Amino acid sequence: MTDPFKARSSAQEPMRSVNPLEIEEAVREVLDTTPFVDIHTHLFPPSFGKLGLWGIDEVLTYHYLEAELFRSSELSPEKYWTLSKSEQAELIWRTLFVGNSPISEATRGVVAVLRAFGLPTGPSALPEARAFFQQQNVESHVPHVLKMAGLQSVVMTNDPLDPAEAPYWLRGIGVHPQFHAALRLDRVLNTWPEHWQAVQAQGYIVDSSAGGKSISEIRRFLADWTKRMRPVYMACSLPDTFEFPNDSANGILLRYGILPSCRESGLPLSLMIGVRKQVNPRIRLAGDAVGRANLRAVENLCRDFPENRFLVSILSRENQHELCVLARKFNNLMPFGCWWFLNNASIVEEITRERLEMLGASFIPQHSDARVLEQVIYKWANTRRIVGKVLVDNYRLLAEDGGSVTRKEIERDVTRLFRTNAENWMRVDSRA
Ligand code: FIX
Ligand code: ZN
Repeated sequence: MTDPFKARSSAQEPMRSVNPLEIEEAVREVLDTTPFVDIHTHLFPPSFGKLGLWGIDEVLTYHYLEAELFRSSELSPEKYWTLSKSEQAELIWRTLFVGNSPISEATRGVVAVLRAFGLPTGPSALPEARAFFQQQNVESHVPHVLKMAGLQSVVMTNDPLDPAEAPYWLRGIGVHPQFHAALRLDRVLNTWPEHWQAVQAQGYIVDSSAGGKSISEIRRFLADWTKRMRPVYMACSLPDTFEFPNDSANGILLRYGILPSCRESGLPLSLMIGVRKQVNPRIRLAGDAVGRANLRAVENLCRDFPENRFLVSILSRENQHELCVLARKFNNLMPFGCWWFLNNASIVEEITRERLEMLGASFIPQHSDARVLEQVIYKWANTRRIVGKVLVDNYRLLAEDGGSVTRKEIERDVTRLFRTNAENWMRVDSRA
């Protein structure tokens, strides 16, 4: 029970300058009490059935952990894929949590999830964890986990050409208040030769060269899926070799199909650049890697299409400074997240420091990229911890330079970084 007569510390007083010694407390409290928007995940609400992954066996068979398993186990990937999901989960538990210390970012994350549910975390923890998750009702578990992670809403990854997902939308599935859709176009943009027939099968007159009527038909395809999904952005991941402009189907579809459709529907385009797909296909999702990209493509897109808004996340650490500089040149460019192989404490801290120094609060520090529901718990706890540290240092430097900050201003900055930058860019009004 707080003592009503005890003077409130400057950390609690909204309008008073926070005493530099209490900045850490203020920043910690504000981060812990501000609901965030998770701008990129691979999560689904319960209405999408088995597409929504959750529970300890899914948490353990995450491709980040599979990559680590193959470094510490003699078992061949081919043999691993013949195992059942629960056998795979047991092997990963035995290898990474019993036979080794869970000190990597991904293994520590599993321990943090177990602790968050008050479950044991030691070598013999798996059976009790399984019993716990088997008792959960997904309808109540989903909003509960989002609350535990301090999330107000998440953005999904929705592929209109995914044979497992598209039928849900074509049947007219309803939207979930906490799950926003994102129209993901990798199959259209990156593998048109393999997927133009899937577009044709949905009733659009397109051909392999993306020529002739293809462009107006692609525009019709995008307009129909925009009406159906009501996405908050269109999105695509692109290889490290991505160039723009380019004369391939990719360049044509982007310039004459997707960019005009985004302008017409008022949607931003999210570009996630730098993946080297399947450098080791034997380990499937874990087999993708990173390559340094040429950001001239981003520069050309932002300059030549000032009416389009671009959400951009780059996979290579070496590209981060250049991305910050480009964002200072183009206000239709919003850097977001420390994507995938960058989502490690040491690198998130480095990137966030650089972005705050160069962009102030005009960027989106992180997204979870969660593929399994409970992952949002540790991924956002890590982000609050690291970004909190960087914010505290910046406010302390401000105080050293003779400035000051109030609790209210800290709330404004944190809300902008973790919610309103995204909402404004996606034109989502969370108050609605
Ligand atoms: O392209 C993407 O959205 C990537 O995030 C994924 O493909 C990747 O497998 C992943 O899970 C990264 O965290
Ligand atoms: Zn992703």
